[in-house]
Amino acid sequence: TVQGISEDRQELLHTLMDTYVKNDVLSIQQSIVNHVEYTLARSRYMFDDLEAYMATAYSVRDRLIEEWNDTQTFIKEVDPKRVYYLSMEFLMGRSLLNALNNLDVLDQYKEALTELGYKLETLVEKERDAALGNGGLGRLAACFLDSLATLNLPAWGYGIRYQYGMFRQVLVDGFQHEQPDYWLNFGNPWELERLNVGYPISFYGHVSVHDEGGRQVFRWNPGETAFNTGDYVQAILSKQRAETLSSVLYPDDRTYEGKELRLKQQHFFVSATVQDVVRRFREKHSDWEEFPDKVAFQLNDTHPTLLVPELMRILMDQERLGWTKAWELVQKTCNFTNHTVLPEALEKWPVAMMEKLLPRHMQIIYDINWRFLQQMRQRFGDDWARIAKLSIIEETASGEKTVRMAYLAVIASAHVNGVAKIHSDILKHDVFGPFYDIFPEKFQNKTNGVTPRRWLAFCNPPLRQLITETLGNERWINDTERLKDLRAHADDPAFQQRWQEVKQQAKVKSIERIEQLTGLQLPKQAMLDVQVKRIHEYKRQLLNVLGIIHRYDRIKRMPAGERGNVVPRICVIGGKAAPGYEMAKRIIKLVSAVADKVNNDPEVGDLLKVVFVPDYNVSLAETIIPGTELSQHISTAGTEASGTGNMKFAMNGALIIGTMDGANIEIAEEIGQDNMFIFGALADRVPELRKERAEYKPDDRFLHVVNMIRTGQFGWADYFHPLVDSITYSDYYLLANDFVDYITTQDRVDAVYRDQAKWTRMSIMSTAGSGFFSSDRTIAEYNRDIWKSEACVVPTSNE
Ligand code: B1H
Repeated sequence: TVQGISEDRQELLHTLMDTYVKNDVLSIQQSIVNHVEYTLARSRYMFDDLEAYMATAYSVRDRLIEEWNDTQTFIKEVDPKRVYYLSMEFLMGRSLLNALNNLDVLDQYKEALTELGYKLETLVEKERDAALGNGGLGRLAACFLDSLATLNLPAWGYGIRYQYGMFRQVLVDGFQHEQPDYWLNFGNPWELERLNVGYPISFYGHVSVHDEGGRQVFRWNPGETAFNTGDYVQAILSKQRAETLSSVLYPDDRTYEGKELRLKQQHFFVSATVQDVVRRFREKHSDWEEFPDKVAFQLNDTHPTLLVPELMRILMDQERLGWTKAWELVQKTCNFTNHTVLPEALEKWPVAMMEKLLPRHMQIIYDINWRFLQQMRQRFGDDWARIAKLSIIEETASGEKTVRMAYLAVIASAHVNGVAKIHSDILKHDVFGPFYDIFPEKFQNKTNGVTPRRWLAFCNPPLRQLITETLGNERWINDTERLKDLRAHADDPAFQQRWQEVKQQAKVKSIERIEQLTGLQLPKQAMLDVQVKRIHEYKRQLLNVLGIIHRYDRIKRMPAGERGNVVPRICVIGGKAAPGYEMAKRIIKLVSAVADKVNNDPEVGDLLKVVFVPDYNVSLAETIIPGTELSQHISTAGTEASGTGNMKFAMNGALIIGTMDGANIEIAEEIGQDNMFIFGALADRVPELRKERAEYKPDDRFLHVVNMIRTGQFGWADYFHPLVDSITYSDYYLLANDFVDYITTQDRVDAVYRDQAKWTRMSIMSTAGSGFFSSDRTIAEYNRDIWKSEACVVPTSNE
C-alpha cells in the first residue's frame, strides 16, 4: 500500500499488475506489433518475416518472464534444496515452438499471425538453432532441463553461452567442410544479459603460505584475472582476452583435446558457477553445515570436474574451513555422470599445464590424492600395484604426469552413474572396477531419456492428435507410461489404417525436406531408412554403407524380371565428423561416392536411393525422425554408452535395426525383441572376437563388397584405402563379424515391410513401449536416488 493514493487507484493498479499479459488473439497481436514498433523500431505497418519472428519471440518471451519471475520469487521464499546441473554443453535447438506449446498458446499465436498476414510455420524457420553441444551428451542436458521444469524441481542449468556453437557442415564434392556457426548475427531474443552480475575468474600466478593465528593458510596470487584490473587499458585488453573463453564450442566428442583454452573454459565455467551458487547460499545461510541440505551438484561427464578443487579452495582459503569439513561438504554435494567408456575420450590433463594455469587447484588435487591413497594403504597395506591403479595422478611411460579427471570425480562424488544398464555395468566391472570394489554403494544406473514434448508431441502433431484421440486425453504427454494403452489397438485394422496415414504424411514431409537440402528427386513410396548421429567408427556408419553396397550389387546381378520384388528404399545417412577425425571424414566421402554411383544408375532407378543429408542438427532431427520408418543403431556391442536417438525414433513409431548395445537393450525389454530387428555379437563376446579377428575368415559377401571399394568402383580408391584397411586388418569394431547377421536381418526387414499390417503393428508397439524413455522418468530417478530435492509448485492466484 502506498501513501497518498486513493483506494480506487490502488485497486486499479493491482488489477493491472496482476494480469499484465493476456493470451487472447487481440492482446497477442497488440503485443507482437508493439515489439515490432518499440523493440525492433520497425514500422508496425511493414515488417518482414525475420522481424515478425523476432517480435513474436519477444512477445512469447514476455509471457515466459512473468512466470519465471513468479517461480524465482517463490523458490527464494521456500528455500528448498537446489539442483545444479553443470554441463559444458546444452544443445537446446530452437525455442519458439517449444515455448508456444508449453505456454499452451500455440493456436492463439497461429491465428494472431495469420490475421496479421504471416505464417507461423514460416516464422519458426527463421530461428537459428542454439547448437551449443556436440550430440547426445549436450542434447541430454537440454532434455533434462525440460523435465526438471516439468517436474517443478528447483534446478538450474549452468553452462557456457558460446559465441559460436557446433560448426555448420557443408558438403563440397562429397567432402565435409566446416563453417563458423554465426548463430548470434541477428541477435538472440531468448537470452537475458545480466551485465550487473559478474565474478572475477583467475588464472596462473603462484601460491603463498601465510600464518593466521598459528594456522597455515594458503593464498593463490593469480597472474591473470578476468574483469577486475585497475589499469583501464589493461582492463579492456583483459576483457577482450576473457571473451575468447566463451567464443567457441569444441566440436570434438571423440578424443579429449588437451588444449589450454579448453582447460581455461572449464575453469571459467566452474568458477563462475561456484561463486554464484555460494552467493545464493550465503543470502540465506551463514552455517556451512546446511550446505548439503541446500545444494546438489550434478557433473555432466568430467568436463566440470574442476568444481571439486575450486569448491575446496573457496571453502578453505576464503571461507576458512578446515580440510576435513570442506572435503565432507564436497563429497556430500557432488555427483558425477559418466557418458563413455572409450579410453581415448577420457580426460587426462597434463600436470604441468594444470600447475601453470591453476597452481592452487593442482596443489589441492595432489592433497586429495595423497589422503585418498593413504586411506587405501591402511586398507590394502603396501600393495603398490593396486594403489597405483587408484591414483588420480598417472605417470605415463614417457614420464609425463597427467590428472585422471574421472578418478577425481569418482573419489569426490557421493554418487556415480552410467547412462544405460549395460553401460553402468561396464563402469562397475571395467572402467571404474577398482573403485567399485572399494565403494560399491556409490555406483548407480540412470538410463537416459528424451523429452516427449519436443520429440513427440511438438515435432509430430498428427501423431499427437491420433494418440490423444485414441487415449481420450493428453495426459500421456507428461505421463508416458499411458502410451502402453495403445497396445490394445495395435491389431485393429481401422486404427492401423489411421496410423499408416499419419506415418505416410510425416514421411512425405521428411522426404521433401531431404529433397530440398540435396536437390535429389526421391520416391515417396520407398521405405525411409535413416542413420543420423555423429560420425564415429564405433557407431559403424561404415557397416551401413557396406550393407547398401551389398544391396546395390544384388539388384545389379538380379535378372531384370525379379527386380519387381525388391522393396524400394531410401537410405539416409547424416551427421558431423569432428574436424580432425580423418577416418570419419572418409566415411562421409564414401557415402557420397556410393550415392553418386547408385542414384545415377538407370538399372536401379527408384529401387535404391542413397543420401547424405548435410548439417544434421536438432531442427533437422525434428522433421526427419517423425517420418522415418527404419532407424539404425548398430554400434559394436559395448561401445555406445546409451544412445538417445534410438528413443526418439521409437517414440515416433520407427522400427529399430540395432545391436544389443546401450539403451537398445532396454528398448528391446520395453517394446519386445520381436518388435525390433536385433542382430550382432553380444558385448561379452567382443573381447574374444577381437583377439580372434586375425584368424577369422570373413564371409565372401563381405570380402566382395570391401573389394568393390578397394578396386575403385566408387572412385577415390586411394582415399578410401585407410577405411578398407581398418576393416581388413585389426577390424577393431568387428564389421566382418557382424556383417552377415546384419544383411540377413536387413532381408527380414524387407520381408516384414511387404506385410504392411505386421509392420504397422510393430510401429504401434514401438510407440506404445517407449514411455519408459521419457526424460521425466530419468529425472524423477535422479531426484529420488541422488539429489533428494522436492517439487516446488508456485501456487496459482486462485488458490
Ligand atoms: C557421449 C560424449 C562426449 N559420451 C567428450 N561422451 C566431449 C565426450 O567435447 N567433448 O570433449 C563431448 C561429448 N558424448 C554420449 O552421451 C554417448 O556417446 C551416448 O551414447 C549417450 O547417449 C550420450 C548421453 O548420455
